[in-house]
Amino acid sequence: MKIVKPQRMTVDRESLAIDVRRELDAPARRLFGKRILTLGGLAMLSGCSISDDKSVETFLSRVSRINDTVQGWLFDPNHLAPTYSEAQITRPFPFNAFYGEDEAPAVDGDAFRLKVSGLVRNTRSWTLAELNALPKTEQITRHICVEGWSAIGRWGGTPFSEFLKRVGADTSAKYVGFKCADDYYESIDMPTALHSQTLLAFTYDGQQLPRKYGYPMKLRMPTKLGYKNPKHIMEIFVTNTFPGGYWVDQGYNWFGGS
Ligand SMILES: Nc1nc2c(c(=O)[nH]1)N[C@H]1C(S)=C(S)[C@@H](COP(=O)(O)O)O[C@H]1N2
Ligand SMILES: [Mo]
Repeated sequence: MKIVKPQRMTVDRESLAIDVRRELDAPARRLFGKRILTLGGLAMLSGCSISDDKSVETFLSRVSRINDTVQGWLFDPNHLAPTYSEAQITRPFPFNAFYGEDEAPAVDGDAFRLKVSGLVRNTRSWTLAELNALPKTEQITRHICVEGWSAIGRWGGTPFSEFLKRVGADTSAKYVGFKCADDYYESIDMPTALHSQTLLAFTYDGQQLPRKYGYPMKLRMPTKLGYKNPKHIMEIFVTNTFPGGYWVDQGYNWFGGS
């Protein structure tokens, strides 16, 4: 963001308005309409002053949280993301992480135990064999990365709602959080966790999920942007305390709908 700083700190309102527009996605902008979208109106809504560099940062992150709320309101649990045919699969499917492909964590499947914690009735850990015995489904959907690429892939696994049922998750809780074998972590809203296309995925293109795509499991959500889909999941927890996420804590929008 460009902020002009003469003797006295003043905010460059034009570039701030551009940042705000970027922070509020199109549906949120439509919902709020033109009037409330003045910077002053949003400042009031977020309870922020926008007089200097630091308060502008707070302001933008509050605008992002307002956007999360609006995306949550607009999320339709019955709306399905598009699905595709075998022939439309992108080959090879791209790899992406905050490190290079050969640095992807090598998880030992035999020793692996999925931890389950927080607001669930049953916190016992799961072996891969137990997870693989869960009901299975497959889908071919588009993965959209904010870095400017998208690709169609085929993931198989168990509906995440089914897993949440088995562990006795409190589905009135706000968030489901994920801890990964690398330093990645993510969290999602409960309505998305329960969405029928949200999969706890163990396979890619009919094969055991390869190391680079998140072995032993990833969460696959075609209704969310790529960075919301955690790979190499080691622990799943249910909570009412906002858990944030690896990129979210660096300024990405949390809801991250696609
Ligand atoms: N554990 C973990 N999960 C992650 C990431 C990561 O770095 N570590 N990157 C995210 C991002 S930004 C993208 S685009 C996708 C990439 O998944 P892919 O390698 O299957 O294409 O994984 C997401 N999940
Ligand atoms: Mo991404």
